[in-house]
Amino acid sequence: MKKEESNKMNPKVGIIMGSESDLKVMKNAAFIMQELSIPYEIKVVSAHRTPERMFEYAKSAHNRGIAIIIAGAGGAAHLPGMVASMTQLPVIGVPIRLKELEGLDSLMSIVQMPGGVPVATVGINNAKNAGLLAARILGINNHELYEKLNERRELIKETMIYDLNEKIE
Ligand code: RP5
Repeated sequence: MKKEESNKMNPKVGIIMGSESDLKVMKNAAFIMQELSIPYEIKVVSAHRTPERMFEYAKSAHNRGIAIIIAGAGGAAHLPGMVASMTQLPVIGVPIRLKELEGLDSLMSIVQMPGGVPVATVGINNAKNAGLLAARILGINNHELYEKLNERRELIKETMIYDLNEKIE
């Protein structure tokens, strides 16, 4: 079976977004899932345009075996918060940058949740970090994944140059 196929079996992470136009950002969360061999699904679920689908998604996710939801939305970005209000699963929100307000509207909409309904919010357009945060949460109970993440972090360290002398010669 191909790696891409096994990634989509019995998804553990649900990646959802308000519009297909968010995919250019949200695909970076999927790339992390692929890199770490975490089964995932990726779908359009809009709080405003398909509210029934959002309700159904949030209500059924846990029973379908989803452990973490990554939700991206832009503008009046209600999707992550609304989903978090209907499930006990951890929800990671990704504010998508639209051109009008440069993503600040999305960030504020997602990060300013009322007490009692948490959404872990990453930086504007930072779906990569949402993927890595989801992986870290899953890694708590998955030794192999934990070690993969450790190795990944070590690799990042190695790519960071220290001595800048040769750069200014
Ligand atoms: C939001 O509206 C979506 O998450 C998207 O970021 C934004 C614009 O959607 P489109 O008009 O491009 O479909 O709900």
